[in-house]
Amino acid sequence: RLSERMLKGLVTQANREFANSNLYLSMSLWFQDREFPGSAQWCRTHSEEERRHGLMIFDHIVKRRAKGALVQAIPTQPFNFHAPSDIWKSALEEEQKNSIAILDLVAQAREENDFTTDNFLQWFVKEQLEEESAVDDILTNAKEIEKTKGLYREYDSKVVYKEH
Ligand code: OFO
Repeated sequence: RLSERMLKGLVTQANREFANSNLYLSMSLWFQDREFPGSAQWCRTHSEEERRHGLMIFDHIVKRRAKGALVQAIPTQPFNFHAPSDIWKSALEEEQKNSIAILDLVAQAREENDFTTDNFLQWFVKEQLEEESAVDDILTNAKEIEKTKGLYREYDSKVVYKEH
């Protein structure tokens, strides 16, 4: 059985995934408004991925026969970006915070000898590594383009979401 503390941690994490899903959706709309279809599509697909992650966590909770999982209201985040690199910087920060939250949950699972949850979370550990590195690459390129006053619009077509 999941401990009360583990249940609480997983519910918080599932809701964090949903919040991130909304954040990426807002980012997608920002890119859409400025006619950057590649980046808009990347963020849209990623928004769907994050939602799927939240659902995976709820499924784990249900399989463990734990009760009391809740979908929480998601507050609107301040959204004031001026350039593509602002968006990618913020996305990277969010992914880094998310990685820390997942590693904290892994530590907690091990502390409680909950190796089932530990095993379940390992998928997320791997996923975060991929995501951080993908966003970091895009951020590096976006910054470079802005520094050299190059055309982000041309780069945009190369921002393609790769399934991993
Ligand atoms: Fe950033 O992918 Fe979910 O956990």
